[in-house]
Parts: sequence; structure tokens; C-alpha cells
Amino acid sequence: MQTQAHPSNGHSSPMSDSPSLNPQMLMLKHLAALDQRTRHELLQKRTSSNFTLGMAVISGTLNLDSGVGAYAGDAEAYDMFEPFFGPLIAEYHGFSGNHVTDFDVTKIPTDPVDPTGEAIVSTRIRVGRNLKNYPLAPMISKEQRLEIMERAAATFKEKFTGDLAGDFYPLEGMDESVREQLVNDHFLFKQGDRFLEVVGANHDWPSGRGIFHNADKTALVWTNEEDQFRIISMQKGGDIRQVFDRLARMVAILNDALPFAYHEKYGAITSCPTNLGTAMRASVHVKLPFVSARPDFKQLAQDLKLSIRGIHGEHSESEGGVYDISNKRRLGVSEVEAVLTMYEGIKRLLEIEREMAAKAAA
Ligand code: ADP
Ligand code: CIR
Repeated sequence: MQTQAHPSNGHSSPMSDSPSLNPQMLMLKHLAALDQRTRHELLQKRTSSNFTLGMAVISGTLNLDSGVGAYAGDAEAYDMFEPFFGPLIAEYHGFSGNHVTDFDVTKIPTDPVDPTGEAIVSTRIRVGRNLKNYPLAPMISKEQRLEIMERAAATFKEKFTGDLAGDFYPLEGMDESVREQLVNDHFLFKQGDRFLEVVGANHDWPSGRGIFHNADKTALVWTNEEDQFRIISMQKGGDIRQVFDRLARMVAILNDALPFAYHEKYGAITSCPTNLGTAMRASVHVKLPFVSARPDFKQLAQDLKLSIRGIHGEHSESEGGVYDISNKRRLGVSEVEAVLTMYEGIKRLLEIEREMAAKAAA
């Protein structure tokens, strides 16, 4: 991500060589669906942090290939612009009721999802969180980010003990080679996300951004990227239950220590509407050489309520038939259900993979 001194996405002008329009972009659909009067009224409103509907839709306006194309600058935006956000959120998550939470790890099967241990490279589960009474990434000030980072670092130091004990590393002043290594090893967020750039979420980079991790980098927390907190549990292999158990412990500790923003209907407040609810993305890096070559791979994943990403996260490509597969819905499912969606979906994809491999070998 670039600083404000180098705005835009690395293109000379945001639109000059913009990727082609995604006609299914949710923002366009739901902005167009508003009746003229409502749209006009909403366009004149401002939240207390000065966020507008225009700012909510700017990312998709300048990144035409967006899947969603909208962000919120504060929690209030979800209520103030409800006629826009409500239907968009309901469509993405396939749900319009109230969020429910369940971190009961005993509900996750003990059977390994990949008994051979050969297909799943690594497992990662993250949730996003933001503090009450602060704007979200697009509207937060440099001072507020620093305040949050300091509070976060002190909390990690005091509250994460035993296997969770570790250190916090601010990005400001971090050696560039260390930062790059953390990104390449999948521990740290990338720099220069063009979707976040245009909504202002990369302001003052790298000030206030940082990463906590324990000694073996299985418990991590990012500060002030797309959300103020991304709480992450990850490890090599496919032990989903162990990864979930560690995450649940981290979330419980931080929930007690920090006043996170929760919405009665939308659960955890996050800057991207796709993360509301559990704000949980449970993923595996999994080798699927046969399944991924099928023309209906995307549809297959969609039917299993899964999202496919590349090996370096969102908007990246696969390498060597390894994909990042995760639960798509985060709202309308509990944390346990989000993980079970991933577990069952991967189990099914691995069955198909084995069948296809056996046929090819016959
Ligand atoms: P997020 O998961 O927070 O929405 P990204 O999709 O950008 O954000 O992923 C962040 C980083 O986490 C990337 O480097 C990505 O490769 C890594 N990652 C995601 N899932 C896994 C996994 N199962 N194993 C290892 N690394 C992963
Ligand atoms: C987009 O609209 O494509 C980006 N703003 C990212 C949206 C969230 N990610 C996702 O649904 N996979």
C-alpha cells in the first residue's frame, strides 16, 4: 500500500489501464436498485466522522473489477446508509437476520479432514475486529491509529501468555527485507491494496500498522490494516480444530480486554461489508491439481459456499495447483458454522480430487 504522497494503485491514472468492469459488482447493483429519491437523500447525508455514500462506493467506482466495491468509514454508516448496505449485505451473505456467535471448539470434528496429510499445506483462521467509538480504516486519523496500536501492543504484552506469548513489531522502522519476508511467508498483509487505497484506508502508511506474533508464528494480530485488528491463528498442516481452538482463546482474551464494536444485527463491525458477522475467514492452502483444472471449479466451490483465492491472498494467483479455499459467508453463520462450512467443503473437494486422480491413473 502506498502513502498519500503516492496515491492511486500504481497506474498513472486510476482509470487509464483499469481492469475491465465486473457487471456483477454488488455495489453497482445495489446503488442502481435504490429509488431516485432515496439515493438522492442518502447522497446528502454525512455520518459523525464525515463519511458519505459517495465515499462508500468510491472503491468500486475506481476499481471496476471489484466483486463488492463498497466500504464503510464508521459503524454508523451501516445504519445511515441501510437502504444501500442492507440489501448488499443480505445478498453477499445470503442472510438478513441477526448475527449469532458460537466459539465452542468441541463442535469441530476431531477427524482430520485430510487423513493422508498430503493435500493441505496449511490452515489459517482469522477474524476482524474494530474498537467502539473510533472510525473505521477509511476515516481514522493518524493519531487514532497510533493510539490504537499502542493500546493493542500493551494488551498483547500483558494478556497473551504461555503458547500465545510474543512480541509486537510496528511496520514503521521495520527493515524492508524483514517486512517482505513476513509477507512472502503469509504472515503479514501486503502493501498497496488498490481497493483500500482509493477509499483512503492506506493513509499515513506505515504509521500505526504492525504485527504481533508468538514465538512460532501460530498466533498473530495485525493492527490498522483494513480493520484495526485482524486476529489470526495459523499453522502448517490440516488440524482445523487446533487452529480454531487457538483463535477462540485469542478472541476471548482480547474481547475481555478491549471494547470491540458489535452491532446487534451485523455482529462484528468491519470496514468491508463482506466481513460483518463473525468477520471470520477460515482457510486452507490446499493442493487440488485435478479439481482446479475442471471448468466448473468456481461453480463447485460456490455450491459448497466456499471462496477461492490465490496463494498470496485476495486478488492473487494460484501456484502449483495450490489454492486458498475458505468459507464465503461470515454473517448468518456462527463461528463454528463458518469453520464447519470450510471443513465439510474441503472434505468434499478432496473426495472429488481423489476420485479424479484414481480415474486418471487407471
Ligand atoms: P485475509 O485473509 O485477512 O482476508 P488475505 O486473503 O490477503 O487476507 O490473506 C492474508 C495472508 O494470509 C496472505 O499472505 C495469504 O496467503 C495468507 N493465508 C491465507 N490463508 C492461508 C492458509 N490457509 N495458510 C497459509 N497462509 C494463508
Ligand atoms: C472487492 O470489492 O473486490 C474488494 N473491495 C474486496 C472485497 C472483499 N473480498 C471478497 O469478497 N472476496
